[in-house]
Amino acid sequence: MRRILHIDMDAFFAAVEQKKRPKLIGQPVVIGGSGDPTKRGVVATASYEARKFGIHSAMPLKTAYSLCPRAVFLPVDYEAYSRESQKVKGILRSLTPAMEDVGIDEAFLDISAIDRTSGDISRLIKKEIKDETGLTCSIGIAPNKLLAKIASDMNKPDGLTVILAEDGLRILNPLPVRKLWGVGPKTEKYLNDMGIETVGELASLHMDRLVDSFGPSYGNYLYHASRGIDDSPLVTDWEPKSISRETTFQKDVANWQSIAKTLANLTREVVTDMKDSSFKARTVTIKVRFSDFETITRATTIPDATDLDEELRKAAFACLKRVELKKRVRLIGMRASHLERSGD
Ligand code: TTP
Ligand code: MG
Repeated sequence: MRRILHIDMDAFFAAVEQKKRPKLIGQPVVIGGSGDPTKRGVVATASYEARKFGIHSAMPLKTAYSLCPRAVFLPVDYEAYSRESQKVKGILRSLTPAMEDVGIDEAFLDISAIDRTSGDISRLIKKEIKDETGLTCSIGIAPNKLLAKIASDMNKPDGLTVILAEDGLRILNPLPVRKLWGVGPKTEKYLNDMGIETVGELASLHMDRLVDSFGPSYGNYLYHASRGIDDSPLVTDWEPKSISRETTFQKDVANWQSIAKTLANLTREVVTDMKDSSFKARTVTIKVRFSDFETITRATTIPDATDLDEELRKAAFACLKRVELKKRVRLIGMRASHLERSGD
């Protein structure tokens, strides 16, 4: 039997902001966009105090403001979150190289080969993360990734939850289908329209029905996932395919200078990320979304991979020149891809 941990930081962006400004501890804090709730943008996350008012990720900032006008609204500071994230991943990787880095605030660890109890290892991880970053996390322990991820979500914040193989179904059955890894809003709606709300109801469908509706690969996945069966290994040598940034203007702009300036800033941020993660890129793509939401991309590939700001900015500007700015611009984005490890 494997022993898999899923570690997920609590209210991650908000917790980092509370650490930066300790007087925000215990306060409703909302992170998103430029941090101005009268302007465009959505909530990236909210502190647990703010969640009591019904505020959650992906909600428009304006709605969050109407739910809790006295909340503290702050802009997203990726650099700070990424620094803390790297510290956490460093702690996990020092325990075992069998770590799958899933996202900025979560990871899986396969601790099957470590000669200590899952509880001891989890408590050690929590302590080291707390000592080194001041932040709390929630940990799920289970025989596979699917159940470990469900477990880490069950007793947030600062949770430690074990799902034993024999308890898997009892815990899964009443959960809404959306809680299953790989079930997004589209599948959720499709299943709800079929009258399927819970994982237990999903598990009552025959394989043929699932394959008819979702195709052989995803149908097969749902059949097993709804039964708590997941043999998927950890993906330990994960590499990003691209590094990107985009921004929505407060007001749609027509002025080439301000578009170019924003593109230069985005490029600088992408370059910082590339250097932090030791990547060089060969392809630069820019994305322009106009006021009517028409969206176009332009890409250019350079002969040698680079992480130099100047070269990448030149490539981004070459792309921008190929865009006819016939309408006001709502959003601009910059992506570096065809990544290669620096120093390889
Ligand atoms: P989550 O782990 O989903 O959320 P969280 O860490 O804020 O809270 P929880 O205690 O429930 O785990 O996401 C991690 C970070 O990713 C979150 O702090 C902000 C960011 N994020 C977004 O920017 N947009 C989103 O829609 C979501 C869900 C997260
Ligand atoms: Mg989290």
